[in-house]
Amino acid sequence: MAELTVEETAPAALAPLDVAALKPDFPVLNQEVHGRRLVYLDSAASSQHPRAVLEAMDRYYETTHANVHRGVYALAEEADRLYEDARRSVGRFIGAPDPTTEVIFTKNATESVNLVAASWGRKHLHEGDVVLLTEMEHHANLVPWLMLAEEQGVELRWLGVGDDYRLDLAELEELVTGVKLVACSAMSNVLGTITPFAEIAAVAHRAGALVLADGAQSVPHLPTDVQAMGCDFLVFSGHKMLGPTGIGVLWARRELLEEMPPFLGGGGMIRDVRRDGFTTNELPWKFEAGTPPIAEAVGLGAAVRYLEAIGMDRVRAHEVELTAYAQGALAGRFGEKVTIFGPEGTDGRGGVLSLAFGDVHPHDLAQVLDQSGVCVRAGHHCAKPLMRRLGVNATARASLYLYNDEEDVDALVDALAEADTLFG
Ligand code: 7TS
Repeated sequence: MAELTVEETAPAALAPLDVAALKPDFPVLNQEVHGRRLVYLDSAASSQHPRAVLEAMDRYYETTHANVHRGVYALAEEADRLYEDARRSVGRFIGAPDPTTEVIFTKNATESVNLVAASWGRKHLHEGDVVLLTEMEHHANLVPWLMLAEEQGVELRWLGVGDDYRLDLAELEELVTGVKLVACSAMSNVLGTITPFAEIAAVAHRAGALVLADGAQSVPHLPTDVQAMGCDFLVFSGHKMLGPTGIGVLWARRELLEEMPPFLGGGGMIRDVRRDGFTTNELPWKFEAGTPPIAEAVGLGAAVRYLEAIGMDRVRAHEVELTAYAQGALAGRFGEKVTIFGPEGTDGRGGVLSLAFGDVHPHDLAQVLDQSGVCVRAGHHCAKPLMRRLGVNATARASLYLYNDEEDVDALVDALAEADTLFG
């Protein structure tokens, strides 16, 4: 065997992403809007799909579609196999110890949180029990707990966000006393702040609390290992990680899922039904009532394999580099006129850039950027308590992903310069 050169032995994970080679995988990016190249900077809301995902779903519909978990004919058995293969792929992607039982397919991250709140929460949380949330949660990880607060008298506590846009961990030890669940975003969809999750989970577990990680923003952008994170529940959505809409994931430790009551009732989730009652199916099907999103699972499986082939550490490294480039470009061109709501630098932050631009209203800004083909989201980003903490009603948010490059950031900066001229 020939001796390997240094380059060949270097881990492929360290090779930079070749975005120019990867972009053609995403057909939607190859178009113009308002006569300008489409520059998609809204992946935190929903990401775009590589051909591999579109083709896997097309192939499924063209050759394999049948309902799952009931047919005994070859077509249905193949649909079953594809659906369960997707579960295994997703489980492997997040380091699940037992993917075949612990990965539950839901509609989205929102439904996954609702599942935990309605099933685990209704069983274990009673009058006066405490759930610790943070000021930077998305409504998906707030409203289900507010509902339990209303229905069952559960008390909510709040971990604050500091002036550095990071969670105020100094407060954690005190706040966590007597808490039953810490439900916390692993990455903020507004600030980009990455939560030191293992640290929070260790403090929570020492205090006897369980931990739910909202991974809607982290799982698409960071290598994920539920065991290293130390979480008990992890929720995320397929459509923010190159997969289709209509599918989300709940991962939870098997012992927890075993003793949790079902969430939705119907076909698929039962073992037996009599006039006077029912018994539940095994995991994971106990939590998958009705016909599940089969093609969407196939698409999500393909998305996960696409991301794995690239390597999540490379995705992260690319986004770190691009975020630094964007921070430099924005500050260099606009100075004090632009505020980025989020941690300085790239340590412990992802590629989410929530902006204030002079006194231009974020919605006006987003509309003007659209004229240049640049897609950003304006609004409260479903994080109203955080908006109040920041003292704003809305921000204009550009969010980066693996298919974005410096040219896209330059297009954003040029479009902002045009807005500057327009609004004076
Ligand atoms: N959690 C976080 C941190 C999110 O960013 C989102 C969606 C959700 C939960 C809910 O995900 P869903 O798929 O169930 O809707 N965030 C955003 C956003 O920032 N802009 O649009 C959706």
